[in-house]
Amino acid sequence: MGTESEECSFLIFGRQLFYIIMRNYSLLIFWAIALTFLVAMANCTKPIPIYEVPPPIPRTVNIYDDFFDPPTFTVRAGTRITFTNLGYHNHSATSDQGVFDSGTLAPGQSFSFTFQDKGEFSFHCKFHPEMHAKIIVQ
Ligand SMILES: [Cu+2]
Repeated sequence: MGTESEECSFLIFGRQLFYIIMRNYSLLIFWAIALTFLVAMANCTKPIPIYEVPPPIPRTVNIYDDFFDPPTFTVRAGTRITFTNLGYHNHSATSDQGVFDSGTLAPGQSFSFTFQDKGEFSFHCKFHPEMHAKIIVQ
């Protein structure tokens, strides 16, 4: 009888221990799964890295008496170009198509324009019609 009850209490204790372990173990599994989902969700909200193309490098057109330097060149769309009058007379950088116009540039003055659209943009000086140049935007 005594042995029987000892066996019983041992079995009860063993069963209880098993349940405790299983309960904690299942809790551990629950938290492991929950954590995995949380991490996965956090990754979902993260923006996918996009390898951005660096912005185009600004360029310069020098205006002399009486020519543009360089007379023609090619840039990427979005390039900002600065026209600087390095001559001794007034000049202008005036688009043939009316896209941009620096107005009168006194010696030392400059004008900047960002070429957003692709195309060929020829321009001239309104004071010296023989002054011509062209910017190709790709
Ligand atoms: Cu000029």
